[in-house]
Amino acid sequence: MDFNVNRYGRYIILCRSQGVEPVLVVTKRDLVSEVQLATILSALERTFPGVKVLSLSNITREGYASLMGLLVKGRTYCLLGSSGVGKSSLVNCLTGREMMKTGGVSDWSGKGRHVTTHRELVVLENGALLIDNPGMREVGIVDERGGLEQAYDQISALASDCRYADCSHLGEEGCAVVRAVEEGVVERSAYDNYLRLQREREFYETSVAEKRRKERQFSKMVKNYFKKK
Ligand SMILES: Nc1nc2c(ncn2[C@@H]2O[C@H](COP(=O)(O)OP(=O)(O)OP(=O)(O)O)[C@@H](O)[C@H]2O)c(=O)[nH]1
Ligand SMILES: [Mg+2]
Ligand SMILES: [Zn+2]
Repeated sequence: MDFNVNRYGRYIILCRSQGVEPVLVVTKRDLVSEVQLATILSALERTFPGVKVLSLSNITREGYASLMGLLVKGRTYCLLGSSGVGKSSLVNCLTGREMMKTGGVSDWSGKGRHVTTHRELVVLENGALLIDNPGMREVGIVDERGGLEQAYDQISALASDCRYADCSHLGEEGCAVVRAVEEGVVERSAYDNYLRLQREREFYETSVAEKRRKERQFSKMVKNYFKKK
């Protein structure tokens, strides 16, 4: 089972930085038990409150109805995710044609093989537009996190000008960002987005710390186990 909550977090940040509403889709649900699936879904719901979460299988087609229920005629939806998660398989199943070449997941790394190499737009029967993308490399996503700063570089520049190094930019006396918003130099909506992205980012960073802590705990447990033997 290849499941990583943090990875979803990065895609959410990416979507939000582009003003796109994210929907989290857990693929290959045929590979896990109902109990495992419920654990995964509730972890996502807990971690990303307010974000839509659904699961599906391209083999059994479970979950397709709920996905289709979200897709509206004339709107465009973009499939993002690591290589090998089943984006192109989903496109093929939804269109009922082999629109996209799909590929395996290599045994030795468990990673996809970057089968899709270019973007492709398809029109579904209900009139919704779906874009299949090449799977993203992990570094690509990390780069996007820097891109987030660029998108809000005006605010970031102001933020680094702030007189307090640890300013939250929420309303501190003399905060350069707050002043710019008050003076109308920075739009209120851009400021709101900036704050939301900041929060998500902090969230993401704490979940990385949490993961490290768990990994340490796990290796300690393994060590103790061998000591006892
Ligand atoms: N068990 C199972 N396997 C799936 C499912 N969906 C896709 N696969 C398999 O996963 C592999 C990768 O599927 P693709 O659809 O090519 O994945 P992709 O996300 O388009 O990958 P890239 O194009 O490399 O980004 C293929 O061998 C698929 O048959 C699913 O729901 N369940
Ligand atoms: Mg593909
Ligand atoms: Zn400030």
